[in-house]
Amino acid sequence: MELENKNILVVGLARTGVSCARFLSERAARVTATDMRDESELADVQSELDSHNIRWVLGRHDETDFTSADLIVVSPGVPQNHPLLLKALSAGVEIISEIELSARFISAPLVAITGTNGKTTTTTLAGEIFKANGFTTYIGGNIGEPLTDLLESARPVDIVVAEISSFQLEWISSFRPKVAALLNLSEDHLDRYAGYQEYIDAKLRIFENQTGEDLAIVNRDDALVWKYAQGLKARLFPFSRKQELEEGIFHRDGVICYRHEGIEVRFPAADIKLKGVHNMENIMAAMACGLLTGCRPEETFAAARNFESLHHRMEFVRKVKGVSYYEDSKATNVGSVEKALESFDSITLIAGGKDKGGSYTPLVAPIQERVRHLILIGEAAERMQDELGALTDTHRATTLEEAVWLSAQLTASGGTVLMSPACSSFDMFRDYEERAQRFIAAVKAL
Ligand code: UMA
Ligand code: ADP
Repeated sequence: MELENKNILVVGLARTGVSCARFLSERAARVTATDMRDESELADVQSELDSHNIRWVLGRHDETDFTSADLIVVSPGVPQNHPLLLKALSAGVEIISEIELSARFISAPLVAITGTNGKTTTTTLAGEIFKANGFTTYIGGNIGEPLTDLLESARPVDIVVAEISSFQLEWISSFRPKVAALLNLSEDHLDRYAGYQEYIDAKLRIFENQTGEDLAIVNRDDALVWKYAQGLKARLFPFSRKQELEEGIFHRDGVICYRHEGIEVRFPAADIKLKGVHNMENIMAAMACGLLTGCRPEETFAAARNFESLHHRMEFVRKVKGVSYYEDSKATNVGSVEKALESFDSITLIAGGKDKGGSYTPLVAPIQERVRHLILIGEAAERMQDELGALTDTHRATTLEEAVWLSAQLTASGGTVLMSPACSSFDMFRDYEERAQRFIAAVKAL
């Protein structure tokens, strides 16, 4: 792809846009960088890119920059239906996302992981597996390290493991991973998409350019994933924790069994540190990424067995008076909470936050089965109370600290207090990390 002297517009100047602007200007493109945030908010960005030849359009977007560009590179946070992007499209301008741009320059095989939940855990573990097998590995994407950072560094790597979001897939055209994994599908980001189907369609684009020489790792137990897997061109490699597979990786009677082209390898699962039913799925998907791409079974399993939970994903905080407290602040949608509830009994659930527009009804059965007390916080509390409040003993709290204090009063010894919000955090906190820290502090104060 020729970049020299091309007139390229970079839209959005947070992590993705900064990385793209730097890379493109280093490759002698004529870069215009635009963001709705103004100079005062972007002073750091401008000084970071001071030595680069970039034209800045800050505090606004100019239509002519969009309609006259040779190419537009758009950040994931910019909605696909932005009016100026639509105008650029009608003017015949090519629009791509940062993963599309990067993939055009990456020569190492690409392992791409998506799904509503488990992306970060699976991507991190898959990266560890490749490293344990001696591969020089770049781990990036939605996890927080744009793939263009790798291009800039010009570091030779053997493999790229990328966490991929639906937003990043919106503007791809040739992005083609050697191995693509779809972990699960459930409602999310309905504040951005017109409906659930639009979100699903964006996710499925991860497979769009694969051929019969590529691999698609898919969740056999997720009815939606399995349904869409039937139409894929790539070779299917399913994973399951519910059924035995002729070709695939599955968990049964305490053993993870990998079967590929007539070869079977068995791994005893008892010593695996990562807990929770969903993590068994993440482990199998990550192991499949490695084993199908030349990793050795022994090193692969050793990396999986020793991998510990990432922070804020069903993390144990402390036991007080026989009650265990778990913090799952990263559970920002219903699908992740469903899995968290499957992992415990006698639960006091603290949930709520900023509503993302989906339905809470998938939580009805697990709440009826396992939740003794429900404590609701945040903007979503009212709607959650309407949809779930009659199912169990339900309370409201105005702060997270009050919710923790109340949970301690309500929960009998032997029970579990779980903060798994099913919502994003932006109504009451800076982000999910601040929500996690506030929960941990409140539990420590008990
Ligand atoms: N902006 C405009 N005009 C607009 C809209 C936004 O100029 O109309 C500007 C904003 O002012 C801001 C920038 O565009 O400066 C937005 O950038 P961004 O939100 O894309 O932020 P990045 O730091 O580049 O982060 C993105 C991903 N963010 C989103 O998808 C929202 C990060 O994922 C990702 O780690 C990073 O690229 C590197 O690849 C975060 C995320 O929340 C973690 N992802 C979602 C999720 O996991 O649920 C998908
Ligand atoms: P993502 O990057 O997709 O947000 P994370 O690994 O960060 O995924 O986990 C986010 C939330 O989803 C956490 O609450 C975690 O416990 C839960 N989770 C992790 N893996 C899965 C899975 N396979 N299915 C459902 N929930 C999961």
